[in-house]
Amino acid sequence: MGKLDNRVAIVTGAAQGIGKAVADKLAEEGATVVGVDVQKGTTIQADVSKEDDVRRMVEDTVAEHGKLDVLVNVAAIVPFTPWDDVTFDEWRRIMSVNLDGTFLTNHYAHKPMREAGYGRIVNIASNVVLAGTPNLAHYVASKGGVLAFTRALAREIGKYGITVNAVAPGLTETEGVMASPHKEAFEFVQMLQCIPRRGMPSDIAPAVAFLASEEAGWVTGQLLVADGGMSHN
Ligand code: 4PL
Repeated sequence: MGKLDNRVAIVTGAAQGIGKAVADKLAEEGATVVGVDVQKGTTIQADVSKEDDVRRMVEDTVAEHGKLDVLVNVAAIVPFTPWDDVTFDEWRRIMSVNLDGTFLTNHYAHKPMREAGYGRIVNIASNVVLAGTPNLAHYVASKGGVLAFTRALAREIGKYGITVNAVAPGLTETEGVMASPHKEAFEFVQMLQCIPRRGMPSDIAPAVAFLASEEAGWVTGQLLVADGGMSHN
């Protein structure tokens, strides 16, 4: 009945926020969901910036469930740092989780997909790649990398039956955002949206579920913006 019946999905960053909402939505659509997070409490504890962790994440999933149909790459750090205060150490930390994590998860997840001749990869970007939102320069750069990488990878693995797409949420009411100065931006952002209310994790999950489904097979290399109509690409 669900659009992900009999599918096995890995969702990174599944402990909270958008990752948790995506994991719940894919499960509701019938998928067997392997939640992954650097925090404890998900199926697999792994740091997406560490190659050994990501290799083990995919190997354990295939060993347990026999295949991997879907990867949703949500794990990321969302900083709030004015440009003058961005140190090289912080730049590297954001790049290592957000962009290295995208490479590593896409790299290892695509192997069993390629063998099976079927796969759906969804990378979470952000509408900051369209707006150049301030106080996030390193994050903006990392998400720009996620988007560009998504387009490039889609070109190379379409022939194996694997689609690769990106979803761009806008400011979303997550635990991470609410614990940061970004929470002060909701009023401003709502003035720019077509739909004047706060974005919620449950607003993002259906867009991800569509791209993760079999019926989305003719859509690849795309950016699906889910931000209440704040931006257009
Ligand atoms: C519009 O992805 O898309 C703040 C923090 N404002 O992380 C984001 C907007 C943030 C965003 C984001």
